[in-house]
Amino acid sequence: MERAKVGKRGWWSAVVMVVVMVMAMGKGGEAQLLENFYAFSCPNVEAIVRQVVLTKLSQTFVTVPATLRLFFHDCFVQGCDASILIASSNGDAEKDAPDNLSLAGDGFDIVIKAKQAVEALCPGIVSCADILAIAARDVVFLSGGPSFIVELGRRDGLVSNASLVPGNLPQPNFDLNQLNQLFSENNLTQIDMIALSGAHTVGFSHCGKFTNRLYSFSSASTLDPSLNASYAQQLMAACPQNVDPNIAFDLDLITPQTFDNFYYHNLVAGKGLLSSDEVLFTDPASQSTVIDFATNPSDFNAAFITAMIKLGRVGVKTGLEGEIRTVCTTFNS
Ligand code: HEM
Ligand SMILES: *[C@@H]1O[C@H](CO)[C@@H](O)[C@H](O)[C@H]1NC(C)=O
Ligand SMILES: *[C@@H]1O[C@H](CO)[C@@H](O)[C@H](O)[C@H]1NC(C)=O
Ligand SMILES: *[C@@H]1O[C@H](CO)[C@@H](O)[C@H](O)[C@H]1NC(C)=O
Ligand SMILES: CC(=O)N[C@H]1CO[C@H](CO)[C@@H](O)[C@@H]1O
Repeated sequence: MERAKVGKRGWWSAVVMVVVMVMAMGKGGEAQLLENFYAFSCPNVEAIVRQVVLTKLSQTFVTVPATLRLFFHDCFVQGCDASILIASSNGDAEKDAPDNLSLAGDGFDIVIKAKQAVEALCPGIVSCADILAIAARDVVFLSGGPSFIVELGRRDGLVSNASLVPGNLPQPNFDLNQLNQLFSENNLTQIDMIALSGAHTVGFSHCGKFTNRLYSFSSASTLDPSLNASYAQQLMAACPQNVDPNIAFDLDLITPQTFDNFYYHNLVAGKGLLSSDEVLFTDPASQSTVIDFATNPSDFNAAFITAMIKLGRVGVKTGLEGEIRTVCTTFNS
């Protein structure tokens, strides 16, 4: 009797999955993400992820920047498909690329733990890619940022390789054109790019990512002239030449643990930590957007929500593509 009941439930969830998949087919036949993708197959998934995020956040604030950056790096390399979570014994998976240096383990931990909790209730239904998207949405809201509805229905990728990372992630020395070029390859506009850079309202950067601005900027000036003078003094004190590579500095010195628009206040004051941050203000082609986001928090929040939803669509696998991983750090077979 008990076994028959379980069998019936399994059958119904399979039917529901197929119905949801058909509903998710766009006019062109390609599958799309849906806000209510798991409404029938795993209705509690968002509550489960939220609980795991809350528990982790009560232990360490690093949860917030770690999860946000993990989502960004996953999406920009082969799309939002959890390829970044794969662990390789050879050290050649996507997560092993040099650009992952500050991908704090806490982001990985959230997705792995949430997946375990979700599997216990809805085995084989929810992708790791969707759990990461939900967690990234949650950490923004739980640290003071806007709340929004996250689109779901991503499938997990079947490839993860460090060799696919170079060229796909923005570098801290990028100018506006280079930033725009890379973001537009991912269907993101300059405004999306400026809004997403607002994620640097939390977290750290290691000194090595910006000390060229202090000691070896150009032949004309060792100090980057766009740096606020008193801020430059602070940076030099925290990051002397030949500093320990583990030393890091707050990306937003004013409110480092709040998701707010102070990142843009800092840019206006010459206190953007990375060159790729400050350039958004110094380049006349993007300055007005920075001033708008610094002056009108609601404009920033709205633009950030739009851009996060678009980021979450980058290169997604849907329908029958990819797989639903059982364990986020390994492929099913
Ligand atoms: C616009 C181009 C971007 C560049 C050049 C860039 C570059 C960087 C660099 C160099 C760091 C410090 C890494 C380290 O020291 O190891 C960093 C940290 C971070 N980035 Fe970005 N990033 C960009 C966009 C984004 C976007 C779009 C997001 C998310 C939506 C994001 C989220 C973060 C977060 C949260 C941190 C702090 C990580 C931590 O403290 O663990 N970044 N970024
Ligand atoms: C990653 O890519 C490299 C170079 O293309 C290849 O030699 C290696 O086997 C790949 N690793 C995995 C785990 O696919
Ligand atoms: C540089 O920072 C100081 C100290 O926070 C501030 O008073 C000053 O207005 C800033 N300079 C500029 C040009 O914004
Ligand atoms: C960008 O959008 C086009 C049109 O919708 C789509 O075909 C393409 O796959 C998207 N690119 C990425 C990287 O998501
Ligand atoms: C979090 C994580 O996986 N970090 C790895 C990043 O890649 C380096 C090698 O380039 C590894 O040593 C880290 O463990």
